[in-house]
Amino acid sequence: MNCIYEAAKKRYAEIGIDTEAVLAKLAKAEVSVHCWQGDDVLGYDSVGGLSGGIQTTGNYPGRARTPEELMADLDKALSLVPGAHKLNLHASYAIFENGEHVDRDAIEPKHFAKWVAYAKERGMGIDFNPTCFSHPKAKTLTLSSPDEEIRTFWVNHVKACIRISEYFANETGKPCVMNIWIPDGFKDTPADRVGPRARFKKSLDEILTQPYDREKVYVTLESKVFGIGVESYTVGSAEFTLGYAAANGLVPLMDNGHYHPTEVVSDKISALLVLNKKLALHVTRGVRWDSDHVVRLDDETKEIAKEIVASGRMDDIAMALDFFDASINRVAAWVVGLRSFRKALLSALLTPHADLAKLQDAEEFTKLMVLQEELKTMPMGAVWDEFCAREGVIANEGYFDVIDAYEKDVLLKRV
Ligand code: RNT
Ligand code: ZN
Repeated sequence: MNCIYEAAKKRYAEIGIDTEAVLAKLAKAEVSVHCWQGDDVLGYDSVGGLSGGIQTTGNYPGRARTPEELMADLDKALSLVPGAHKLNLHASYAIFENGEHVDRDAIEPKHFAKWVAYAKERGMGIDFNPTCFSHPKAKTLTLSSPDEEIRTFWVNHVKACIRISEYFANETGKPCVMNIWIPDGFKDTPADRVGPRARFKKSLDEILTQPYDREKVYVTLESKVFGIGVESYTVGSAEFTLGYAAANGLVPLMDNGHYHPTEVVSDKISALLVLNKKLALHVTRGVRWDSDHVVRLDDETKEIAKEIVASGRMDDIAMALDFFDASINRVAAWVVGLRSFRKALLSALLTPHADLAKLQDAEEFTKLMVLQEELKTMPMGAVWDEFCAREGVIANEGYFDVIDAYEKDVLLKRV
């Protein structure tokens, strides 16, 4: 018996928290792991660079150059992270074999069979994303393009992705969250703001003529305020995506890097939850802009987790991570981000939300502040260590040595 954990358990019991129930819940909560941290969002279906107003920075050695390398790196990362996961894939991670190659409007389930086998062996569900960037037909606008050939190409791509998403759900037995994000926008003041949005709406309407089982595939729409090179206008703004999702029974997706810097997603979660059956999140860390830094255990990450847990609707929220740091060891980036978010969830689960809410309703704001501050130094670390031990994962900074060895043995040999 771990006496440090036993002491922490007693202390939490004093504020009405059952740490055993917390540990059980924490283990089951699924976090979707974005495959694109491992290869700088490049994918394997083309040779061009990353486009679409997003950017990785850094040139750390060891990028996964093939799907096999990516799978090996993911395995290494996941061996160091406690808790349940889903695999989050982009369409650009299609695996072509025997010299075959098809364009994005013609991809099929078979191009993802290896990923399905990978996920099934590890008991993971799969989430999916159409890739409407890093492609010759994504030079400017995609689903909002005035060029009918281009617009139709991307409509067909997203329809193909819906079919692949349903295949993922059928194969894994778990629903697939399929997120539509487009990079469309303008660097400078547009002459016509309506046209692109009207065409985006038309494209989405056409995409939704693709029949699919809404119990198996959750189509989400991600908004964005600006991107690199699209600073003045994005077609898929918050108003557009929220309105379209509400009108068409889709799920809104919020990425906390996609708002003006003083806006916080932690405050938006409750607003969307009371108005929607489901909600999806991309948890990231925007530093000054939508920079997609590795998620850390900072105040906003904790507040997002708090809102997820306090809502009592954790099961209605699809939690995915979305960052891509190429300036540090990429396996470590995954591990730090996943562990940090899981710690934020733990912190939220160790909070007596109902009691605090009662204080708010009774307008006992002084006592509320005192308790909120004292909660910050409760012995969460001991519960985290116990969680890692039960999950068979290194609890402390010792995992760095494992990553360091992997870097020397595997990553640095990729030249
Ligand atoms: C871009 C969006 C989008 C991407 C991934 C790769 O700003 O956040 O979710 O990061 O699809
Ligand atoms: Zn995102």
